[in-house]
Amino acid sequence: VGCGPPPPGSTTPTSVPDSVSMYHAHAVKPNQCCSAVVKVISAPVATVWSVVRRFDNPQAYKHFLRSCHVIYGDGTVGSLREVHVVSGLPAGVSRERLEILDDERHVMSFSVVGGDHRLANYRSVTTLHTSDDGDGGTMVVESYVVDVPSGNTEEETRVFVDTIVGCNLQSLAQIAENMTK
Ligand code: A9S
Repeated sequence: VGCGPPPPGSTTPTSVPDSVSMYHAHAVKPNQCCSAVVKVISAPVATVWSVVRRFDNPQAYKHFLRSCHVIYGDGTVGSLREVHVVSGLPAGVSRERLEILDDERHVMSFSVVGGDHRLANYRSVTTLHTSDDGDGGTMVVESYVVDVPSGNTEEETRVFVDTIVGCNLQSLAQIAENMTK
């Protein structure tokens, strides 16, 4: 999943329905890179979704964020938020726009529209699916596209962002699993 149309002969996870895999098929421009991170969580989709859908509260599970203020809109598509990053990172704020919030299909997407960090034109799409191991868990797929910052390689950018997204999904899992106890 992610990074444009699948190459001929490739296989996608059977558990990602076609109706949402299209959300992960990003248009990738020259000097951009893209990737996807998948995480299985032992909590129902409804529980995980209740955390993911809160555009006004990303710091609930993204530990690199200290605070968030919605500066335009009411948490529906088109809303803008300003997130403040924890100290120690080479960034202060990021301004982000809600692009997709689909409560039926469990799709959320935001894009970075400003800030003082190096992830220009970042856009991610997060989708939730009932995991196919039959235990009522959730599979989260989070794909993204971003400009490769000057001075960095595509590979470095992908490793950096995959690490952050992986941390976020790990902490999302912890929170959602605790909510079901
Ligand atoms: O917030 C997300 O869902 C994903 C990422 C990759 C966010 C990255 C980040 O917020 C920092 C953690 C501060 C790192 C931004 C926008 C830029 C960074 O350099």
